[in-house]
Amino acid sequence: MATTLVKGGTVVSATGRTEADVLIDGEKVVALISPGTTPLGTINADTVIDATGKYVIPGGIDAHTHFELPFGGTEASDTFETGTRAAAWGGTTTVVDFAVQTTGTRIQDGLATWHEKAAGNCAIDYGFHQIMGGVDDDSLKAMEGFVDEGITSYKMFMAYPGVFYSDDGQIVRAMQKAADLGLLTMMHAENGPAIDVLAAQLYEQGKTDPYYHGIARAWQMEEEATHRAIMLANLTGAPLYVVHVSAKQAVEQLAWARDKGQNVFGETCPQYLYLSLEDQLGATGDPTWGNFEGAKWVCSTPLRSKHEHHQEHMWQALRTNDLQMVSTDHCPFCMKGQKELGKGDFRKIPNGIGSIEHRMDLMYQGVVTGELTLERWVELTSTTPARMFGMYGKKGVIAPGADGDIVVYDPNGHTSISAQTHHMNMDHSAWEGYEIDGHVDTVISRGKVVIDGNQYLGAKGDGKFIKRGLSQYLI
Ligand code: DUC
Ligand code: ZN
Ligand code: ZN
Repeated sequence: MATTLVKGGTVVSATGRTEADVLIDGEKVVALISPGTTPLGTINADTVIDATGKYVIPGGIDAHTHFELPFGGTEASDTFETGTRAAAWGGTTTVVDFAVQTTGTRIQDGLATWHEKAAGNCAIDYGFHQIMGGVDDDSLKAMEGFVDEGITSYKMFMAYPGVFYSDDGQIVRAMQKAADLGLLTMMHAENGPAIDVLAAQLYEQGKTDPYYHGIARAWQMEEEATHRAIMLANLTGAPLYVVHVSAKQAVEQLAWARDKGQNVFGETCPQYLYLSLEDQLGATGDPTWGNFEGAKWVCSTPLRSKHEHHQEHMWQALRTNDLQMVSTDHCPFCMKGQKELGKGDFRKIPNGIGSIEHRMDLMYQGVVTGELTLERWVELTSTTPARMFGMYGKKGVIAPGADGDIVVYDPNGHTSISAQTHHMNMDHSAWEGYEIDGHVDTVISRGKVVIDGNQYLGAKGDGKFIKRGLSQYLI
């Protein structure tokens, strides 16, 4: 089997950093070696990667992606092929996507469809969470098979009535089952029925621009739903993971429950750390789109007002572990033919932002600006996702026995983000013009070099389905 030596770098883990060479044999890490020593005799690896002056980190894990998600009469524009390739370019070597059951369809059919979409198409390893878009006797029974399928987490929605929505009674039934089975319940926590009323009223008043998407989806609707989800989880004993947290008030709810010892966790996404209601949803700078430019950033939960200081609170929560992870909620739609479906009615704009390629870079900026330590960067983007979703040991760490998923990151490199150069299947970038202090130099996925400088060496089909175990993060 081919061997690879990543030589001369600083290996960074969630708990520290050390100068070490990393030896990969075939698909697995077999040793971390003190520089200059050859404990096993001279090491002549087939491939030697010079990581001098660079960080050597476990491959990124993006635990929240939506490839090919049907939404608002269209479909997220990245396929498993294009999305996982873009992920690799950005230093992410594992994704966990959401298999979809919409209201009125069967879970087993949704899961089978997702396996068909992904199999043979992925550049990097992938797992699935299961979206439950309808809780009934049939879907509750189907949950009993999840652990055997390697799908140990599932998502419900308190928003999107008629599509994905579950009411409180349905949520309680699913949570009871999840508590029995050891599954992690993921929650889209926004009060959808109330939001839909506000959105209709705004529309009636002629407030139809993308900006009003953010007004309709008020933070009170996120705080209220987060609290309700916490209480239903408390009632049923189900561990809870709240996705795409954007409001500081929702973070306060999570912190309150965690302080009482409840198994409650939360992620945020780069867009909630950098972007705002005013600067993005209200944008008008692109001459092609005028008042409709903000559609590029229509996602749910929405971008929040910069005047309310949510962003600062999110960074702080990442430091204090009130939030445990950063995922992207990668759900790209092109402006042409997709986002423009909502011209004249913001309710019809497909919801989603594409960031999978930029998560590691954008979070590294938090290290550059002093918001995060290097170790916390690794923890938020790789180690905790692995632990949270039952992959730790195989993923999320550089140690003997772990998969050879490794990124060589150059802190002195530079990355300019633009739709002209990104690899996601989108006709615009939510991050256009962002200049990153740092660069993903080399990416190794299960022992294979897939990114070497500016060259892509991966192939569709390299990535394999990961049967995940139960969460390793519970209190
Ligand atoms: N939010 C999004 O922005 N897109 C897809 C689904 C979701 O919950
Ligand atoms: Zn969601
Ligand atoms: Zn999502």
